[in-house]
Amino acid sequence: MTDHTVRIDAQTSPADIQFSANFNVAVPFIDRHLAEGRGAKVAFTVHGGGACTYAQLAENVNRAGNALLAAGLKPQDRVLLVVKDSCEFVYAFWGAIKAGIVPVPLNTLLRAKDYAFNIENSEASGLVYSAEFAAEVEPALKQAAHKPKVVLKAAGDGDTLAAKMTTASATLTPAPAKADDDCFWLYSSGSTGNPKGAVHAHRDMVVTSQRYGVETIGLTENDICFSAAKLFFAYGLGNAMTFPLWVGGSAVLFPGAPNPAAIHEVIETHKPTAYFGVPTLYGAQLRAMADKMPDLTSVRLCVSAGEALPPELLKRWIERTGRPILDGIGTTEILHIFLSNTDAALKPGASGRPVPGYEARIVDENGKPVKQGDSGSLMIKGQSLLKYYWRNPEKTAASLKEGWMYTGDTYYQDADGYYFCAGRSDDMLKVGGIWCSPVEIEQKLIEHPKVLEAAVVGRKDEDALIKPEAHIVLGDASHACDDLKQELLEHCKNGLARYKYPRWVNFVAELPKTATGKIQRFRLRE
Ligand code: 3UK
Repeated sequence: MTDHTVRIDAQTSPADIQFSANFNVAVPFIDRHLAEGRGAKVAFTVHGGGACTYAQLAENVNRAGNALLAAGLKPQDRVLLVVKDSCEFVYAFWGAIKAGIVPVPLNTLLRAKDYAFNIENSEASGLVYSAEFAAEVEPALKQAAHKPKVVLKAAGDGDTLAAKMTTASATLTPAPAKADDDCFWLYSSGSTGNPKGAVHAHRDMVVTSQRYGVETIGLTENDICFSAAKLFFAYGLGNAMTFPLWVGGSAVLFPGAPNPAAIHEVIETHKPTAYFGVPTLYGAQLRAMADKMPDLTSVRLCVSAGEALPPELLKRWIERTGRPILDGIGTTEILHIFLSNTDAALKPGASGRPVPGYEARIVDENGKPVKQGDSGSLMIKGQSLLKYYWRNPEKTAASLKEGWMYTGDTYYQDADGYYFCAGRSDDMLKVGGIWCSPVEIEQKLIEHPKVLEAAVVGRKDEDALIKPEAHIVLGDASHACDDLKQELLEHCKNGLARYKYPRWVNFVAELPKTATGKIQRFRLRE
């Protein structure tokens, strides 16, 4: 096979997409479009201003790669990206990959202490950030014991990556790579410990784009994708960047906060054909529609992931808009959706059936498949699984077994082959599609001088979606009042990423504990 090419042969095993021996994934995702005559086509439109064509994209990817190399980064070095959804994100991400540097997009909603952890844990040589996040990133750089040698703002005044790109060469030879070489990382949250770097290979974005983007939801070059989930999430990275780039379509990027009014404005302005949301947002959109119905007629495809889509929400959405939402489950480790509903095969409340190229298995505690209908641990096999967790061989060994990945989710399968989510095997909560660790929220609450003990569990809101609820024992029970509840909420919002605050606070006399004093969170769940 010619260098940097892919062979997809639907006639052979669906699990096998073939890659040329030399394979840098930036070539088929970026450069291929010039060879296919797509240079003048718009690849990305940014809501609020800005766009880039495929020709500008290819040139700026080369300039970004050259600028990162000239600044002192070398192939295999990591570069952290704390960058808003924008063309700069795409240039930096692909420029790094084409140059052989490993980009690590980080959640832009995090706090200085979180970034300090990422900087130290990754030992990244580079960090690129949008000026909007300076207030959390700059203190993190001061705190962290490890100092990246190249630190650049993405754009704006001064010596930014954008400024360096203007003087960098517009041509770049792709760094030699193999399909299973390390390509990029995404951090995945841990229930009690710190986030873990999930290392993905060059092949993985091809696999998810082809298997889910093309073969499951039928994206083509005529599609315009819009994702409420940002590019730094595995979900958003696929929805708004790799899928449209794979099919030669386009995407709308929205750097702002995804509330219903903003989402509806973006849809009405840019008329996307495919919309990717999360259940909490679909619920909020339905409430906003009661006041003002937006024009959503451009959208032929609505997708939901991040947490299970409650059947009632799906029903209300169909009643309101006349279109279904396709729920599918994905993970950061598997990079995108591997079980999905489709237009032709949809069951409310189910996560659907395996995406082509993936196999699913539900096993008991001994790793043996359970009887159909019984609940067990969901395991997945496919070509886009992470290679390993960075510097975490124990977690890698516990999660990956002979090519199968433990998702940490409890599932059962019905007689028609549909998979249903029945909870997690740990205490982690999905809040608005984003991981929240109850332990992290509890630790923040206990830092407050009036709090003696805290336990955080998930509770269903009015849309049947999980949100954090805190049960708190005060040092002095007579301090319990609504003002203190408010104070504790502010304490959490100021110290944690904002989406992690408890939506309900209950003052209690004591917490249920085991004989050894461990809090029994399950006894606090409804
Ligand atoms: C849960 C779901 C029920 C489940 C994601 C790429 O969410 C994504 O990745 P994360 O690593 O979280 C993974 C975990 O989230 N989950 C996700 N989707 C569903 N549970 N129904 C669903 N539809 O616990 C899983 O283990 O943040 C990554 C692409 C899509 C994604 N949703």
